Amino acid sequence: MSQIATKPRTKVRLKTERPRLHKVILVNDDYTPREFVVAVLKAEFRMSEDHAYQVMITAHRRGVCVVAVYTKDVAETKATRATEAGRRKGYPLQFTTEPEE
Ligand code: TYC
Repeated sequence: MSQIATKPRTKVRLKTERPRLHKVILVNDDYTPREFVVAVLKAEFRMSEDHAYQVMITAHRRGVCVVAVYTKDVAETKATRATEAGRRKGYPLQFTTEPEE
């Protein structure tokens, strides 16, 4: 029986990639009142009044604004809940998600 020990010369590095984070994006529309957008941002994303106002006004001026980044599940759940809060009041308010680069 051969007793030659063979030792691998290359080390296998187990690479664990971090899960990609997903952005929640606030989309502007012409109908949802500004104060309502601010209230939803505060309630669903735990933002201060000032931060919520800045995010709302950025979406208002530029069309969209990144609200926050989360793991995929959390981003999708928050975007859905925030969009539904608008729908319950009859507003077309929209929150979408997309993976971060
Ligand atoms: N554009 C809306 C208005 O003038 C306010 C608004 C801001 C709505 C941001 C949606 O994502 C939004 N009443």
